[in-house]
Amino acid sequence: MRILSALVLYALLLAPASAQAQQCAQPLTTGENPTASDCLFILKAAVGTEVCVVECVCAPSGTLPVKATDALLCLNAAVGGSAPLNCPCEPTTTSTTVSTTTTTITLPPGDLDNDGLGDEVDPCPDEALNRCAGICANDEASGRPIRMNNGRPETGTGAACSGQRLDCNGDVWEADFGANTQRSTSHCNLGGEGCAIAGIEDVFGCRDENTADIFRCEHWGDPLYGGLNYSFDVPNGSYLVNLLFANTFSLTTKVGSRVFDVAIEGLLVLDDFDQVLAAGGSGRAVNRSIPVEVTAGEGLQIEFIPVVRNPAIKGIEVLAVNP
Ligand SMILES: [Ca+2]
Ligand SMILES: [Ca+2]
Ligand SMILES: [Ca+2]
Repeated sequence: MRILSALVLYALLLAPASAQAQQCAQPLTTGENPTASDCLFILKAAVGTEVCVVECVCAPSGTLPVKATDALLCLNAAVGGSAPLNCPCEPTTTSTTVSTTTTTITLPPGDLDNDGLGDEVDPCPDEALNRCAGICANDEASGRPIRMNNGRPETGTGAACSGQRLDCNGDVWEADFGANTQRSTSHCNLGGEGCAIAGIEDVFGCRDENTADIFRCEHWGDPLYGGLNYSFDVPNGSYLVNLLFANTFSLTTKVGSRVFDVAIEGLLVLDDFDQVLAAGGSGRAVNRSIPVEVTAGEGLQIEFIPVVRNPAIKGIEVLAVNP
């Protein structure tokens, strides 16, 4: 059952209207029919001033690339016309549909715990944090374990969700450290009771308010302050880096509204990462586990690189593999 609950909605969510569904000709909205704003977005995509993620939802003519005629088809549907919408975005690989009490989720094939590691290479295929792979590494300069709740450090005027946390598994998450700047932190503004975060049990195998806090506070990469980079003092060796994400900002709730790259040790490890798409919705937790080799004798460097708006990170954990 945990595996089922850990599985995540992917590009096409067959879900109630409140979820982040992406249906044919609806890059922006949910609901039964596209709206004029969807069609305008498609038109902009056709002329290259917007980017559709997933691209195929913008092509109701049934072929890519997106053209201005796709926007016309969209408008026809938006005003109740009968022109057919035939987006080329049915899932092309086998997938499984799981119903829960709140949503219907289409699972990505081959990654049962949705940690970014395919089942065949995943050291723990049903454990999103992959603690089976190793123990938490220490930052030798500070003596602190590299397991942190990103957000304003305890020395600042932090939000209630920042600072050290004891998670629902009994592990300590340190206050944010190791970043190139202590600016550019914020906390959830999605509203709702306590800014509820969904999907925490899918990542942690449990949930409580302290664990939710890890996902409520973030450190984001403001280009005015040199973007966002982390550096940790660890010896050469094999590591598995867990990067925790969730959208908690009201202006980036849509697929494609915040996209970024992550590079570790100079290698691109997440390309055009979209946390809403990966998690299966806004306000929903997701982890990406990344195996890395540190060989240069200069510690571990993690870079968050903007593509659309600014990158943001909720939690970082570094596991030492076979230390
Ligand atoms: Ca996996
Ligand atoms: Ca796993
Ligand atoms: Ca955090």
